Amino acid sequence: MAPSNRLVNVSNRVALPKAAGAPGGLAVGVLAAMRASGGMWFGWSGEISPDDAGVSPPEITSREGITFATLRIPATLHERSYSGFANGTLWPLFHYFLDGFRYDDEEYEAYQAVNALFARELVPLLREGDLIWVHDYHLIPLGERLREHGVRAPLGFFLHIPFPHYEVLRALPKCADLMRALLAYDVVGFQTNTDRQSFLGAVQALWGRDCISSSGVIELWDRRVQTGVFPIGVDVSAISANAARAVSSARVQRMKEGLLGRRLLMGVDRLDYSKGLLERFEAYRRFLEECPEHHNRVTYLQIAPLGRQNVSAYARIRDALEQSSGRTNGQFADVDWTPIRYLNRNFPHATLMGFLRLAQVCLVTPVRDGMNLVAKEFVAAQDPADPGVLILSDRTGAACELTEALLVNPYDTRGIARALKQALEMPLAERRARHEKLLAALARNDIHSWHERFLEALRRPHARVPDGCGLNLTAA
Ligand code: GDG
Repeated sequence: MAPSNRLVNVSNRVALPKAAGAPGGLAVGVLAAMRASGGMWFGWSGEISPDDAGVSPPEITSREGITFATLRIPATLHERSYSGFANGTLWPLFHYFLDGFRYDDEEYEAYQAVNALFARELVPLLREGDLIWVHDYHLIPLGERLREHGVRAPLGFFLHIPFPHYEVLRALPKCADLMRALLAYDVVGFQTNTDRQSFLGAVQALWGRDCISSSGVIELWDRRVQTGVFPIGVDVSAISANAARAVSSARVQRMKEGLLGRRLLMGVDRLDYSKGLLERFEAYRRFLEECPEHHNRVTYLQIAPLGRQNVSAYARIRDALEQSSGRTNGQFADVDWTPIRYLNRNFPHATLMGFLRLAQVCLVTPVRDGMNLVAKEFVAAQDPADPGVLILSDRTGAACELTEALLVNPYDTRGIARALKQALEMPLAERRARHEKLLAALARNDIHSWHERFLEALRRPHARVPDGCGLNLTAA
């Protein structure tokens, strides 16, 4: 990138180096991209301020060639916007959970107010030549607010989560306002072509077909918006090296010794109802019921760090998972065997990669997921000479690329149980052949190509966005 084109990433939460907090795929992806390009990362610091304290200007720190500009947000505003509209309304709606979705005018106003606050505090930090890349559902209206401040810089928006079909989206009273807000950007990017088609379908339903060109450019009012598919990837060689190194670390060795020679099944997910954990626990119980020959020969380690605990749906899923894992252990455990180890803990990323390298099977079974980086990390972390098997939900963005995984319907607990048996009994030659193809899919589209392709589109918003990662873009 030319020095004059500074990259400015904006996301709700900024992953300050070494700050504690729930991990998330967005932070992992943006941090990797920023390490390569430098620039400024602007967003919420993770801290709230008292309601009557007013808003202080962003705190600026520099690390590893990246400038971090972080804001504190007043408590009530944050609660209503983040736990309320973003995670109580948009998150369930965009993941097709219509029964867990609610709408509240006050929360929507708080969401708009946080976006206005972000715009107000960001504008003084902008320079001529900046490329501005806004991330995810918390910040849909930010582009519109920046335009109102007179910002003319190229503005891109990337949605990390699924974009729902219009028939689901229209449950939201403000859906037309949010759709209009998305048209303030020059480039709007999605994880999969299905998401992009849903977005174009919503544009068509609201404003007719004529404003959409055959290459997915929208021309409406005085706007010209390029849409594209930019599947997020991982840093394959860094993960592979970190995973191999981490295996000899004390913590990973301790975990390995605790297995007492048993084979390791693993899951790593933020504790979230979209990740299909309840169905997965149920599938594992079925597997143990149906396959007594595997008793005391496998251990299922599920790591599920907590986050969003202020949203009631998260407290409910947590209770349900504790009950379910307790029930399985109660039914099948032996004096020397705990069938499920279920941990609500956060581990350093490298340690996780070490755990994943030792796993014979990785279970990634969300009921809906924009991409799912854990699926890709598992493949990158494996030893190619003796790789494990990925069981992957067909409702993840990752399933579009990782077709050599054992693909399952996340609601089909019997199907997942069968896939577990198949994975554990799969011959080495088949595991190697599948892994080789999976690795090739990762390499075609890694974290570097994700951010380079997006920035290229942002620099030249009037050029056609090339198709990403060999996906079949004609399939809706
Ligand atoms: C959103 C979208 C999309 C997990 N536990 C720990 C930890 N992790 C890391 C994983 C992985 C990341 O967090 C989770 O990423 P995912 O993609 O699986 O899921 P979301 O958080 O829901 O991410 C998703 C993503 O954005 C990127 O666009 O793929 O669809 O929902 O990297 O390894 N990291 C550390 N400790 C943990 O305990 N350090």
